[in-house]
Formats: sequence, structure tokens, C-alpha cells
Amino acid sequence: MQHAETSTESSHEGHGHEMPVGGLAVADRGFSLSVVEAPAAAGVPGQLGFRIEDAVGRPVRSFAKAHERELHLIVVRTDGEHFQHVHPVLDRATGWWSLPWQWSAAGAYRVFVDFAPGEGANDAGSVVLSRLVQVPGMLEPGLDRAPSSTSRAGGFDVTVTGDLLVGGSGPLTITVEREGSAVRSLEPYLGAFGHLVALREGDLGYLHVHPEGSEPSAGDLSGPDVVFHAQAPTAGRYWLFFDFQVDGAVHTARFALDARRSERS
Ligand SMILES: [Cu+2]
Repeated sequence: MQHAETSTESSHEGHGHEMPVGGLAVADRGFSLSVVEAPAAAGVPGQLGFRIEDAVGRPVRSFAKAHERELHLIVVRTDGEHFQHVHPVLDRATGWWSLPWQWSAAGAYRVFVDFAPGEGANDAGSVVLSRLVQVPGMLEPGLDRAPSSTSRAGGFDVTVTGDLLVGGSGPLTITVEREGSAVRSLEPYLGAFGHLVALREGDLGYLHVHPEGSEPSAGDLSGPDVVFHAQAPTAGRYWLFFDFQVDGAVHTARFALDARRSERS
């Protein structure tokens, strides 16, 4: 699966129309996410693990790469705090995915898996499943985030411009600066010059976001702008998490945008 699109392909059909939101089901399209094993409390080191099962409960052991990985694991607390986008390792003999894990805070987390089943899986395309995981302990609530199109991450100032449109896919341009200067040394990360995850506030519905342009080659540099196309399924607030890489280090910038209906609808 390749998500590269050009702006001329950005669809104007469906502008203003609500769409189903993805990612909130534990089972969908013939696949399910097993129970997630993880440390029982915040601050306890251990492993996070799970498997993807097919319609008859067999572990799935074959996956197709998307954005350079066979599976993307997104973990975020339901108030939008403690976002992580990481890549566990598959034991091909058993279908068990795992990685070292430690919860940094108590709370309810949504654990998303974003993957494309491999050969023999009827061309299911991209599948996003998720499950709620409770981490016991004293809850320190996060901030109530007002809409924000600017973010500071790892010494970088990151800005998003453009409108999130209901049913549309207008461009969102993310600009990275450091000390007032444009950063032109963005490195390829997951098949693009950055990776954007967008979640609906309130239920963490998962949006599909596509980077614009063709996949960069190793050694390519870009910036300060990275362009994405995101479709908001409904009006409402969305949290955006932008992972980008400079000098080998990955940083995450976060924004909150309110999606609006296109005037064209
Ligand atoms: Cu990923």
C-alpha cells in the first residue's frame, strides 16, 4: 500500500458529507486485536504484546509494509496525553507482536494497530483496530487543550496551516522552524518527511492521513514544509500528532484543530 498522492488528486467529491470514523473497533473486516498484555501499573518496566487474529482466531503472521513498517502501534491516553507511535517486533512463528514497555502515567489508554494483512488475506488493504487498556494508579489529568495550530517539540517550533474539512481533503501544511529559521534538514521518516496521526477528540476516532508527494529516498532532505491530506469524518475537534526526524532524532509536535464544513456543501 502506498499513500502518496498529489494535490491534483485530492478529492472534492464528498465535501461536507459525514463519513464513518475508523479505528474504534476491536474486530473489523475479518481481523481482531487480541487482549493487550502490558505492565500492570505505571512505572513498572516490562513488555507490551498482542496478536492480530483472523476470522477463525488464528494468529496472522504475514503482513504487508505500509510507510516502511508491517504494523504501526499508536498508544494514547483518552485525554490525548502520552501519545506514542512505535513499531513492535513480530515473532513470525507465533504471530506475537511485542516491544519493551513502561507506562509513564495511570489512566485509560487506547491502543491502535494500523496494518495491512499480507498475502492470502483477500486484499483487505489497511486495517486499523484498537482496544482500551486501563492503567491503574493516581490519575493526573492532562490539560484541557484549546485549538492550537502551533507546537514546540524538541527545540523546534512547528505550525500547521490549512483547514480540516468535513468529508474533504484539503491540504494541511506543517512548517518546522528552529529559532526563527526554516528547517530544511527534515529526514525521511516512515516513507515521508514526517508522519501525521489525527484522532477525534471525545472518542479518538482515527483519521486517514496521506502525505503529499512521492516517497523520499534515503539521504534526501526536505523542509520546512510537509503537506498532508486529511479527511475529517465529522465536524468537531481533532488532535494531530506529527512525528518528524532531524539529525536522527524523532520529535512529536501536537495540535488541536476544529474541523469545519466546506462552504461548497
Ligand atoms: Cu508507525
